[in-house]
Amino acid sequence: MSALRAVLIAVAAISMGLIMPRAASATEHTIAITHMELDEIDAELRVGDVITFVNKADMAHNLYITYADGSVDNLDTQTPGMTRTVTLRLAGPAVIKCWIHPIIRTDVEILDKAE
Ligand SMILES: [Cu+2]
Repeated sequence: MSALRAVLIAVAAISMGLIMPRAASATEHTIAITHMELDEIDAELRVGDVITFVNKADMAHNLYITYADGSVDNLDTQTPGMTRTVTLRLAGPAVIKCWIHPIIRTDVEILDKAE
């Protein structure tokens, strides 16, 4: 077997090992926004999990999540009754806030994907 062929097989094996558990381990969470408060998030959050935010308030919100490296995912404006989803993409401490209402703030800890 050539060295190149051995490397290609190793890369393929590693890729499969990394990708398959991800698909199996993602969890979906649903969090409601009521008036100016987010539901408490007591579930374990992991990279790859999907959070659906449901706006049960009678006002618009615009949530965003700031990850440990400072990068931000903006969920955009959601009017009453509207849902928005985010797929968690980085492990570590993160903060969920609302652009419109800075009083809304939830600190979460995002764990690595389950092995
Ligand atoms: Cu808001």
